[in-house]
Amino acid sequence: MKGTCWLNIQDGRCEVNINGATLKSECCATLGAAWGSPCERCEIDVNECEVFPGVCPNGRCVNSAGSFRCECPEGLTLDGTARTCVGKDTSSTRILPSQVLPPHRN
Ligand SMILES: [Ca+2]
Repeated sequence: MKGTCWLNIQDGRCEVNINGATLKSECCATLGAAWGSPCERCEIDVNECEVFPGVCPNGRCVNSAGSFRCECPEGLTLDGTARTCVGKDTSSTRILPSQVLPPHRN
């Protein structure tokens, strides 16, 4: 379905439509801030988990609107990048069996 593509949203209203009907996906991926009549705000989300299958090494990727996050299985925790699951800091404690890292994979 094609509809109006809007350049701006001002005070919750869509302003300045671009000549010609476009698909929502085309409008929102390019110039549009909103699309359709009545207009709906463009919410562009990329499913990073599908685009980057290896984005969360050792963890599970969870897509969210405009972002994504990595969740770690029991016994692992996110490192400073918030992307990679690693064993909890064991430098000052004894390593328990449940905290041993799985074999490293690349
Ligand atoms: Ca996303």
